[in-house]
Amino acid sequence: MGNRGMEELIPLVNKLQDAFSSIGQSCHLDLPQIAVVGGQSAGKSSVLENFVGRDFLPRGSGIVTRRPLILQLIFSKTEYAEFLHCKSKKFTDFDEVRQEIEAETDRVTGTNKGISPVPINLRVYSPHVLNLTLIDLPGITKVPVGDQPQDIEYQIKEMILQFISRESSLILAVTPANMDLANSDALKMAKEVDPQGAILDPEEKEKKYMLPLDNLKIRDVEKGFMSNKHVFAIFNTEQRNVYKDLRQIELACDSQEDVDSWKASFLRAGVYPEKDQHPNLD
Ligand SMILES: Nc1nc2c(ncn2[C@@H]2O[C@H](COP(=O)(O)OP(=O)(O)O)[C@@H](O)[C@H]2O)c(=O)[nH]1
Ligand SMILES: [Mg+2]
Repeated sequence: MGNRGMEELIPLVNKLQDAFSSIGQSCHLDLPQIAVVGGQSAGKSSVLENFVGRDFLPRGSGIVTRRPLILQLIFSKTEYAEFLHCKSKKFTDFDEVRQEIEAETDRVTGTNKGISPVPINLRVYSPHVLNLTLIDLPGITKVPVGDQPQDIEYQIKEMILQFISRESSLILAVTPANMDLANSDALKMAKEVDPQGAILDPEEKEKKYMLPLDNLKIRDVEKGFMSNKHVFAIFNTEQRNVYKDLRQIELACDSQEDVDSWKASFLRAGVYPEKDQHPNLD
């Protein structure tokens, strides 16, 4: 269903962007790009990572994303990544991609929480992506830490505005689900540059703020010794975190009714029993 005209245009525009970047200029050909905006640790990098379905962006608490990351997703039969600053190297290990983003961030900003508006350009070639450009940005913060300047809030907002105020930018405002939307700096900034921007209706709103975590499996840990609790373990088959920094979470239920109702909910949510994955091992 792709738009063929666009698909043919993208490689050409990518070449132009590389050519401009290598002489320190930015290319003003504006193709639609999705720029993410939100508070620090709102989950911006995690949401973008889900577009790729790979664990490769530095994530965590505190200021993690400290330079803009321009992430071009390119549909391709083989899966690998390359950076504009070391074009000769093909990365096939996504842990190495994360390490390179961290090292390249430090190269320009130092290691003490400094920020820089100079973007890192990363391309991910994969059979699982659409041709899209995503921009990961530092989150809005208010209080300077480490080597950050006194006007950190202003500097980050300027950096974000530079990307989201382009006519061609789609703004993805990320707000944690435990925050009242009325307090969202992300929505405020998005509305400033795009007053007509749509906010999803209440039913859709909940879905928007949920991070889809695919490849979840459930393992039946059975009844514990000396206890009638029934324990399930939910984990990610690709070793991605299931909840914050946990790779696996355990749920215990008391009655058979609870066990059945949890099982039904897991299935509805797309979490399948582990043995489905290895039908031949049974
Ligand atoms: N509980 C929960 N934690 C999340 C979710 N998304 C991200 N996180 C965690 O929140 C922390 C900050 O996420 P990150 O993507 O780095 O946020 P960013 O600063 O906005 O880019 C990380 O430890 C993530 O693992 C979510 O949907 N639920
Ligand atoms: Mg981030």
